[in-house]
Amino acid sequence: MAIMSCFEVPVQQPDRDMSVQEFKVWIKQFDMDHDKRISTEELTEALESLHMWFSSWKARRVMKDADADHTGFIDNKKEVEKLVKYAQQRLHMKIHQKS
Ligand SMILES: [Ca+2]
Repeated sequence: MAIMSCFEVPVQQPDRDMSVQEFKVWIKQFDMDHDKRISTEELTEALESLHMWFSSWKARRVMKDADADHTGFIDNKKEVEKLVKYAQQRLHMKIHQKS
């Protein structure tokens, strides 16, 4: 807590089904430096918050899959969509499509 005292927005735990929109809001909370893109470190934090094992290894796998233009960040709409798909299919997160 003390380390990130400048960032005291309570992190919402997705302990239930989420819509894609809710997932996007949730993942945005981990954009610690507010540069509007998700780095591997920030993704690791997100997975850790879900108590996932091997979160940094998983984060690198996710990044490899979702970072389509190889910038090292999830930084555009298409990549976020890929992240959603990966989370659903490989991380077994319950994210449902809702228009
Ligand atoms: Ca990218």
